[in-house]
Amino acid sequence: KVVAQIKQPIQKEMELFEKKFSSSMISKVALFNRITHYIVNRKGKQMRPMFVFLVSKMTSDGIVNERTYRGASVIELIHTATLVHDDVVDDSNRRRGFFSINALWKNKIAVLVGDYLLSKGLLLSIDNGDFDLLKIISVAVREMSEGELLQIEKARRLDITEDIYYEIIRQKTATLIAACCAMGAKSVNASDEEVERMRLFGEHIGMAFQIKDDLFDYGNTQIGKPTGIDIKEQKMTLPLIYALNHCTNEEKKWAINSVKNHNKDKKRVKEVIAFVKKTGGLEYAVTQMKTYQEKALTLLETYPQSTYKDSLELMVNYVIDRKK
Ligand code: 2DE
Ligand code: MG
Ligand code: MG
Ligand code: MG
Ligand code: MG
Repeated sequence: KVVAQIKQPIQKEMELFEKKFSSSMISKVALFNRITHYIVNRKGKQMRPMFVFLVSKMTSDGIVNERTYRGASVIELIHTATLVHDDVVDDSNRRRGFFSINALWKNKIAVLVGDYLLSKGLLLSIDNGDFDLLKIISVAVREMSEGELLQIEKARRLDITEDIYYEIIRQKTATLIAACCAMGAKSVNASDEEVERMRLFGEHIGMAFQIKDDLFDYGNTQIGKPTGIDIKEQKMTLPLIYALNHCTNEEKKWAINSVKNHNKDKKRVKEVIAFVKKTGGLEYAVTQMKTYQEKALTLLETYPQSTYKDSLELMVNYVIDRKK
């Protein structure tokens, strides 16, 4: 499998990381431990720590150090916190095919678990007085919170332009992947210029990653993820935004009215999906996603061939080709 292939040159690091990460979540409150245990057992692909280690190694001829590990743990802690909070904000009862924390323990507890994980991440980042790490992660948290709010503000009015869409996904998703790549380089004392190049590399991948996630709402998933959820939540994503700007006035009126007043009617949501497909919204989103893919790959060009660079290239392509 391609993920195993990507992990190959950082296998040792990922194993040690998992140990450090699990122990970084321990609390004296039994309820927290029960919940974090639940989270750790349902972990995702751990793409973010993989980016930290691969970038660190590519920019330093194979070196990682304590700072790299700490950076990876901090980012994964913050990422976990954001997912727990995101499911509260989105009122979502599923995460990675399992019940979300809010579905099992209710919002009150989910909010506190997210806060707790956030504080653990911030504390860990200054464990060794690493203010670079604290800065990188604090900026990401600010951007993500702002992005989520901007998304809510725009969803209410359905007046989102393509540029605002890019701003939302840059803030809510791309900044954290950018932080991973910046931190990977920073941890091995790369120059400011190189840290910035890697930050931008991560940002491009993050943009492609979220466009892909938004395309999943229109089908094409291997595991049969539910479709039309974003439309039901009036979340305007790129395929729909494009379609609304490339159709007749009557179609536009009908589509906006359908998004506003579907009352969770499955047939109506399906009609919106069909309209987006017919108008070329999916093809357009795929084209834009590939533009970000190309931009990311271009930033790797100046590096000499290495197993780390190979893995990063595979990862960029995996973000685009993945089926879940
Ligand atoms: C996922 O978006 C984006 C998540 C960012 C969440 C950030 C929050 C603010 P989606 P999916 C809640 C920061 C909070 C902290 C640091 C505790 O489109 O489909 O909802 O995965 O993604 O639900
Ligand atoms: Mg969500
Ligand atoms: Mg959300
Ligand atoms: Mg989504
Ligand atoms: Mg997602």
